[in-house]
Amino acid sequence: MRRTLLPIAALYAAACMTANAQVLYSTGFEEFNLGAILNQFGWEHELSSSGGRGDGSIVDSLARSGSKSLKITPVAGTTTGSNWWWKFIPHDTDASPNKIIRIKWDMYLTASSLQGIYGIDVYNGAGALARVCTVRVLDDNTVQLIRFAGGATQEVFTTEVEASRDAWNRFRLDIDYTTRTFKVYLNGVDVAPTETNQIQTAAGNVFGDADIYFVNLGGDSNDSGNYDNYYVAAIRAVVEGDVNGDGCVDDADLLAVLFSFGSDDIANDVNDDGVVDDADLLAVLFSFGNGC
Ligand SMILES: [Ca+2]
Ligand SMILES: [Ca+2]
Ligand SMILES: [Ca+2]
Repeated sequence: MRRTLLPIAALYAAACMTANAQVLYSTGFEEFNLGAILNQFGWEHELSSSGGRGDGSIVDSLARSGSKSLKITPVAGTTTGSNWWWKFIPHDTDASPNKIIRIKWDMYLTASSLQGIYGIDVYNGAGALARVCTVRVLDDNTVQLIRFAGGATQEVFTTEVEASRDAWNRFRLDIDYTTRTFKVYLNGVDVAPTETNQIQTAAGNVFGDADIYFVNLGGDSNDSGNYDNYYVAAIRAVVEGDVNGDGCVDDADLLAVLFSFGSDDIANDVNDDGVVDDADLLAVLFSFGNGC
């Protein structure tokens, strides 16, 4: 066993050194202390001027991986609005060969009598603050996108796809700055396969951050949302099976999947079903050589 593992490990190390994709931010929230996420590891928040509030705290009561997650709890009695926590991670897609921003996260929303809206809200990283695009789950569980018709006019598009409550859902948002469009997948399913979702032109080419996003509907939403495995990377191209994001499906991707086999590692979960297993390995094998 040892004889076969050593060369594989050496090959893996060599492959990692040549990978060109950049992980901008990745956390399973395990390194955080329990309690408010504000001021931990540079996290900040902005509360809506209209008063909508939520509490964002690290908890150990629910997690998809490890023992901790970020829990958003509505604060009763406030009016409709939004708030978010963020880590500023600018990436200039003009200067970098990695022109696609991939955001993946796990989200668990509880069912209640009055549900809020939870998702990810993306902003630019240079010039005047501008929204790039948004993915959110509505109170009726449908997945909704905020996109920009013609690159300029903000437009809300409601998909026909629903997220399950009281269950973990794995999301993927790929923003392509070359085509200025984005695609969203829920548990591996394209939520709007026939749509062209444009990002905002005014947001420019510098990605800024992907906010954890919450809207306290009616001011007294009484559900909650947990986030785990929050992952942001700048990748070369969207190629199925290219888990390290260098645009080519090769040994490095195969080994990355093998080394995380049996785990729920979000970066190496090709089909986004929540586990790294045979299906992901086969996806890499069937795409082997693509993009190289
Ligand atoms: Ca975790
Ligand atoms: Ca690769
Ligand atoms: Ca999988």
